[in-house]
Amino acid sequence: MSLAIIMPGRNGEGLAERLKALDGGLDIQIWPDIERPEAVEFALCWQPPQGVLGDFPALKVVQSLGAGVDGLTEAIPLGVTLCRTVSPSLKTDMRDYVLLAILAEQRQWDAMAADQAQGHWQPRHYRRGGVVGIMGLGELGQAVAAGLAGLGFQLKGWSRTLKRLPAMETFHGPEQLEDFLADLDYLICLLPLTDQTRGLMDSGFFAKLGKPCYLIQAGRGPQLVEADLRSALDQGLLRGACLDVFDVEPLPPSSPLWQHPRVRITPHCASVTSGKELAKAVYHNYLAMCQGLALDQVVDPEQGY
Ligand code: NDP
Ligand code: OXD
Repeated sequence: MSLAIIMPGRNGEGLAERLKALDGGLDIQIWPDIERPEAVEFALCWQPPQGVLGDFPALKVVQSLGAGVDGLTEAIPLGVTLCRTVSPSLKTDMRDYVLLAILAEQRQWDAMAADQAQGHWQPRHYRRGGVVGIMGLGELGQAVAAGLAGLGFQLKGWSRTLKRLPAMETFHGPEQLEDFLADLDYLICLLPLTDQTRGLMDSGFFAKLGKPCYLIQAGRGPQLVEADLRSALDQGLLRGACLDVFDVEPLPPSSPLWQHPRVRITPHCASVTSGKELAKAVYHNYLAMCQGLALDQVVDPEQGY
């Protein structure tokens, strides 16, 4: 029984060491040096090369290194269970990223940094509170909502199915999207990438915003139509945007987003699971598989998240 680590360009050896520290008896193979594919029953993956999962006839479980499983759902052989990794720090880091982005916009942090670079003393007006709408009320969306609660924001949330959450007005499904968007000061996207969310934020979507709003996009790049985002900024439908994820990553040097004065860009690092937590989560699911117990964070193949 072997555990394969398939994450091209990432530190598979480091993760293998952490797993070995948890259980010295583990049989770990690191792609591309997989000498006994027939023994692989569990695979930890991040952007695996196309077709590689078909090489393991005994494969039972695939775990995504990340919380997102886009790109993996289509690669999973029939009968194999797909899980994802949602660690405690993934949630707290996302909460902090969103709060940082909101506060930086409210307090005009970038403008003051530019003033400082010019040696210019210029006190600036700032916003307080406001209506924050969170798209995606799963592990991350709820962690963000819990972090913002009590900080003077009015919270709204949108999900696929009905959710009742404390201190939040909730909406669900396409038919309630317009009401959700009607009065937001901040819009946070923490949706998974699925057929339903691909291209969701386009010009029609931005036209539904009831007032100029600040977008924080930390879901997945293809949910946002980048050209429509630029038009929404130009038309004043959006005050600005903080973007962590993009259609193409790394964002190409030719992208006009780099130079946009009202776009803050971060390189897909809003939240990251630490190596220690990842090893713990993988080992937990590996043991569960071996013992026939329930796995953590199983993905619904019907919904794709
Ligand atoms: P979850 O699966 O826990 O939650 C997903 C949420 O999105 C659920 O509330 C779900 O609704 C909602 N949703 C799904 N499809 C739709 C739809 N069509 N319309 C409306 N709502 C929908 O995911 P997580 O919170 O763990 O993660 C969310 C995403 O964040 C990941 O998939 C990944 O893409 C991204 N991510 C980004 C990171 C970064 O660093 N930028 C780090 C980690 C994750 P319902 O509750 O009804 O099922
Ligand atoms: C994730 C991510 O899905 O890093 O965990 O985006």
